Amino acid sequence: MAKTVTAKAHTNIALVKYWGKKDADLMLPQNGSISLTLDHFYTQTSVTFATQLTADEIEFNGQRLTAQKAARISQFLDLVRQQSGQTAYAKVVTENHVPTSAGLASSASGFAALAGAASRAAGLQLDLTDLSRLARRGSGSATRSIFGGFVEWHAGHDDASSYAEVLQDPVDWDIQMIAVVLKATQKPISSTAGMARVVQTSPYYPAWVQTAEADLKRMRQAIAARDLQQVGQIAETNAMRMHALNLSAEPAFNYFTAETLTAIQAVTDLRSQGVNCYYTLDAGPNVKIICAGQDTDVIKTALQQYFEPEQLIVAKPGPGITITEN
Ligand code: 2P0
Repeated sequence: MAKTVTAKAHTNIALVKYWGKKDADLMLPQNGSISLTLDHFYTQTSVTFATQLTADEIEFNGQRLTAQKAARISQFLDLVRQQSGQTAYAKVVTENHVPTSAGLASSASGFAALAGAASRAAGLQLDLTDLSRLARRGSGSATRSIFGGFVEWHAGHDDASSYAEVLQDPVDWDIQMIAVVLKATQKPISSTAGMARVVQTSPYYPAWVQTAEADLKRMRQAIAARDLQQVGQIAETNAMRMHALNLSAEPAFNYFTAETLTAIQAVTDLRSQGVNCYYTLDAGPNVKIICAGQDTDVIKTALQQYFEPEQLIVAKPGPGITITEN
């Protein structure tokens, strides 16, 4: 009887962002990145390799995946088959515990959970470093979702040297994020295509890579010092520089909506009133507010001038991957 392995991995939000590859096959990034893994959003995936299957079967939140999304997962399973010597097709059952309307990235927790479940089901016993390297091949941000707390992904220069490790876990101080979940819109361009266009066409790209080094160093120090203001300020500036790359690409693109700008302004206004809060944004319209738990109520109350209470989701630092054999 083929064994089924289930893995649970949480999503992460980058504080110093990955935005551009130097090797698309090996998924090597142009620069390192630092993130916080969150407790509230996760993916749980079960994988069974079974000789009687005639193709990979992939179920996502109770539905068979579209051919395009299934292809990316099958390619990843091919890599696991290559590494393990497993020859059978796999049944993959994924539950994504990100509110369906949230539009928050699921490829990070998704490929981290898939890497954990598929590698173990195929007979591999990878340590967390190697699991992080494997997850990277599915999606860059998944490299970091193997670990909990604050995590750094070292850019590296080849498959062996590009992996993530923990900077701080557990997180023993008061930092959290409030996800401001905005109306889902059609993404103007996928992360993968957007970052490739930026690398090719933005005249500012070399400056991004250069400043990333300094941002990483300052962010490591701010996390070690448990300094919310520094973490927030560096993250906010880094996020806006990433979006400036998109605005400077040819053709230009951006992920903002009018509501995104409203949320940014609300955070800036709160800060000018003395509330210690900062924003970051990824490849979508949602805004994530970096703040202390003690300020949750005042921030939520202020944001409710513009948004419904259910659009404001509080997330705390979350754990690394767990893998269980059924
Ligand atoms: C990050 N993002 O560091 C950056 C910041 C979004 C903005 O990684 O092509 O899904 O699969 O490696 O990881 C989202 O891009 O892209 C992302 P691929 P991914 O979190």
